[in-house]
Amino acid sequence: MDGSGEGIGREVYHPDALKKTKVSGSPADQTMSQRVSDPLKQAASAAAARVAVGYYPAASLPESTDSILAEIRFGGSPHAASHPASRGLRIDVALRPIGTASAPVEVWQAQGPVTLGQDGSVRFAHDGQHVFAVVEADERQHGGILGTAEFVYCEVRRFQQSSPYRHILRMWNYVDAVNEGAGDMERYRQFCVGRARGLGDFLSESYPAASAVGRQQLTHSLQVYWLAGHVAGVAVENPRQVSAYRYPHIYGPASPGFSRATIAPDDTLLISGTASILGHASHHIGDAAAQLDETLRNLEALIGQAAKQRPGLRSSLSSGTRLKVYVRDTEQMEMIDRRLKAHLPDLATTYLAADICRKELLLEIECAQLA
Ligand code: 3EB
Repeated sequence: MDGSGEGIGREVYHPDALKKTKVSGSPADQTMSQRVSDPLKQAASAAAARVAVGYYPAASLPESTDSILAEIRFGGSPHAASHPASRGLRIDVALRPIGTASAPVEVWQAQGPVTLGQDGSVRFAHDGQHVFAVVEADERQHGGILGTAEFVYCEVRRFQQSSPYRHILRMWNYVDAVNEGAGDMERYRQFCVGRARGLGDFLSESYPAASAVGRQQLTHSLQVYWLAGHVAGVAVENPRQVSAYRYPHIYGPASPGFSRATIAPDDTLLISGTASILGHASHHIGDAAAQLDETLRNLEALIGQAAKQRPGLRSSLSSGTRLKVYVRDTEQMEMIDRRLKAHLPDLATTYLAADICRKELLLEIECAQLA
């Protein structure tokens, strides 16, 4: 576990931004027009907007971090009471951390004054460079997972189509009982159908990186959040894998709309949930160690591909890469940790108990590789 917060306290490319930081108190105050006019003025800088994500122990976010775009907590660890006026969007993900009592808090540092808002079902925070936004919808109000996914993704599209932060860089999806249901009625596949209906052809020219993960407890909520910016990222596909948006229909009626990774404009590499899939097929069924090794080969190939597309990027996993490992069976966490450390000793890793969107997959890894 890592609590150094590296990546947060480092030099910010616009040093004045931190001094000017202000978070408005009442989310409901923000109208669409305010949302659209301010950030455009703030975004005049020609420098690539910096993506700064770091991890902190849940109990002690550092005093110096007075400018937060979004703060993501796992497993119900309480929000810190200190600095209530300096926090951006707060998101609670109901995934249990493994190996520690509480998972570190994921902090996306703001690059300018933060404004909170709400627009329909979308709660958001923006800082002149990026918007972080979330929709949480109750499945009981939208006729199950398909209808809820369609509703949520309609909201994503509606919000993004009028947002000055036009380009989605990364999305996360958290779904109840993701493997329940047989064949094409499996809830993950139904989620994919609803997502595709909600999006229509929005995003289809270039999909963002994403994760779609199952919670191991019932919340009745479909939770979707995302990071978007003024400038498009570059999508990266994995040479060892069929693009997910081209998966054949044996994996469901609607193929999942995501890219394997996004190179953000500042060269941060945002890697999608990656599993033991070769071509389009799951490999090493029933063998978590072998699935981990295949997943690592997939990650290395993807990072290598990104470095080809953007010379100057690191071409392999490194200590600057932050991993989130979703583990189906918590007893396998220690084995996974040993093997990951053998691959690279000082990887910063968070383990979360989760279901993976194909029944036979035992783990999935996502990461952010800071520029
Ligand atoms: C895979 O490679 C594993 O549906 O948005 C990973 C990341 C996966 C994102 C999604 C699904 C999604 O197909 C599953």
